[in-house]
Amino acid sequence: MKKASVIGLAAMLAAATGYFSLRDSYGFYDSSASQGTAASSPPAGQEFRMVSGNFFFKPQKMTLARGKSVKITFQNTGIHTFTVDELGVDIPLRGSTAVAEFTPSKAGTFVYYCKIPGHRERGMTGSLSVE
Ligand SMILES: [Cu+2]
Repeated sequence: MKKASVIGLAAMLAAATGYFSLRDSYGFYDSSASQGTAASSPPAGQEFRMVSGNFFFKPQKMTLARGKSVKITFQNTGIHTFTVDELGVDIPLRGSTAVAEFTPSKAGTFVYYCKIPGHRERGMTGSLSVE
């Protein structure tokens, strides 16, 4: 028991030493670290891509985990919204790229839609499951 924890500590120290020597041998450590942060969102996060246009969302079905932050990047054409009433999500989609970030607060099956008049009726809607 005691021996195991000493070995564990030694392994941790070795890892930490390796970490710091790597850091010292690369003068650009700090800039690469910030790039790493930008490229990978929080470990718990969920990232998706969607296409929004006149008059559709692709995909039309999505499953998310409750309580985990979500980032959806839209490849967008036209002026739209990504709206989920039950989750309090109402994000404008403008320009060729738009990003929606939110955390689904409750489980269930919800509708996402575009609230620009007439768009939902013409097909800008989909089904979102939160589990
Ligand atoms: Cu729309």
